[in-house]
Amino acid sequence: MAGNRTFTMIKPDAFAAGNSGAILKMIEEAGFKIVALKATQLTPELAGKFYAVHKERPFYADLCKYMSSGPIIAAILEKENAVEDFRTLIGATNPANAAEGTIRKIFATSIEANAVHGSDSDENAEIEGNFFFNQFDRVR
Ligand code: RTP
Ligand code: MG
Repeated sequence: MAGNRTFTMIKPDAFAAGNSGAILKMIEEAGFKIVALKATQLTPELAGKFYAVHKERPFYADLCKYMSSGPIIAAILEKENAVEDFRTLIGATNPANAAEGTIRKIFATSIEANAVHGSDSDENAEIEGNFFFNQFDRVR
């Protein structure tokens, strides 16, 4: 496999709506290879740890509650230019501003319940992937 890696979550809103398969299909059709995948559910504490960078933001408490409100899918994806290309595929944080054809434009319901997460740097992709997966849970 060629390229570098990013980390994604299918968030509770999209999982509950039964959109996980459709979202994974869009991800694969965009050229990303799945190198790790699981369904799981965060506790509020783990969501807080994952999003600790936002702990001073006004939306932090709501975000931790929402991200632990139901099952999610966590995945590591591989492609050339993975981080940037994946952020393009998912679209803007607020679905009202997301470009046509992006995952958030199609599946998100609000700025918070915005269907998917995508890492914002190579460094964070590595940290976030390691948060969910050990070395035996992924393709080498
Ligand atoms: P993500 O980290 O989930 O991929 O999203 P992002 O980079 O596009 O946005 P970020 O600024 O990192 O925010 C993380 C998540 O917090 C929720 N949020 N709510 N109510 C609000 O104003 C607000 N702003 C952000 C969203 O779920 C966002 O994806
Ligand atoms: Mg972010």
